[in-house]
Amino acid sequence: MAIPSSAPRYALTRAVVVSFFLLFISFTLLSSYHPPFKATLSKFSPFITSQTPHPPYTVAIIYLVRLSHADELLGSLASVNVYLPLRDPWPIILFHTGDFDDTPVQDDFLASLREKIGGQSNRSQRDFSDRVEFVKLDWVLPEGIPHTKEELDPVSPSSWPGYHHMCAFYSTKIFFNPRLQDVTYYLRMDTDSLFLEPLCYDPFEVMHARQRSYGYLGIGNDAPVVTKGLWRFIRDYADSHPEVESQLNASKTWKWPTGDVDLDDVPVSGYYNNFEIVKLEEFRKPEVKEWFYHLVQYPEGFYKWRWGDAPLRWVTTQMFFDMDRETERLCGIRYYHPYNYLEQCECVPLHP
Ligand SMILES: Nc1nc2c(ncn2[C@@H]2O[C@H](COP(=O)(O)OP(=O)(O)O)[C@@H](O)[C@H]2O)c(=O)[nH]1
Ligand SMILES: [Mg+2]
Repeated sequence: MAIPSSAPRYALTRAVVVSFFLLFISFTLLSSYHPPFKATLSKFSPFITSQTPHPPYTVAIIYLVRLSHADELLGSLASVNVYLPLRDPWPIILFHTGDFDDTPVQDDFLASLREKIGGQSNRSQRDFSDRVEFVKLDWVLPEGIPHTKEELDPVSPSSWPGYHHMCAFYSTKIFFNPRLQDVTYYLRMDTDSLFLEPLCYDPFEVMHARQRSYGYLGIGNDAPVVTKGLWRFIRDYADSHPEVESQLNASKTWKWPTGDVDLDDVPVSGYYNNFEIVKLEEFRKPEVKEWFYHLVQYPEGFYKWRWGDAPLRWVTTQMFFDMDRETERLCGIRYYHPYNYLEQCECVPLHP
């Protein structure tokens, strides 16, 4: 058996000692320079969202959904993910009325969502599908009206009562939903709402910076067939609430019907509120609540005459907000929803 010479053995020992010494020095240097290294990293890595301070508001993106329209919803959510430049990965709340209640149904939907949009949320390390929550609503017909279509004889009988419940939900109840209790702003989208191009600002930062209560894209009007009795209802409310009447009369954009007209033939304006940003607390003020209470005390409004949430949102903001200071037409949002005719306006970044 050959005996190994002592020269290689000595070289080996020296190499181990030198390596160990170098390792020790590197470790010491690294430790002593740790703070500036960390600071440099966070300064030049804006994508590290855990280092970004939280804004002084909270947000939820909300939808009212039906399983039968799941494909449409997937398309809309994908457009939110790709085109909405939000500084934080806010929750996405899917309000439903029971059809999304079972866990396998929810899991299937989330799997389809992951398949549709792929990995992580846009600009966030959190998976988009992890931001989705399902919240069940219990819709019951109110007291004081017949509960059958035959007896009630509603306008738009083919969509009764679902669509009519939807109008009542978005006109009054949404502001008091327990899930939204601690939310500052919600963004509503319909399942048939789509963003078409990237936006050049975070709309919630705009709402916050400009202290707005209501953000919208455009204004149209509902057909008079679904606003029967609404003008008279508003007139009566203004007559019994002088502060509401003076607010309406002071608004540059409010127009009472004039001349010898049948009020039921005069359209009521309405926001295209299939997209809207709402500062919730502004719609929970006592005087606004009183108006909502008055509306729900007359259930025929929603359930027989099919008064819509679009004109009612317009009427509510006109009654209680300074339209110049508290509402914001959000420009530069390239958006599609059936039957909305939006005039485009330029996208101006908040921080050019
Ligand atoms: N759960 C549920 N959602 C509904 C019902 N009717 C409408 N919606 C939802 O309410 C929103 C507005 O309805 P949509 O049909 O788009 O109304 P439109 O924009 O006025 O034509 C959409 O997100 C729908 O999914 C309903 O009967 N049940
Ligand atoms: Mg719609």
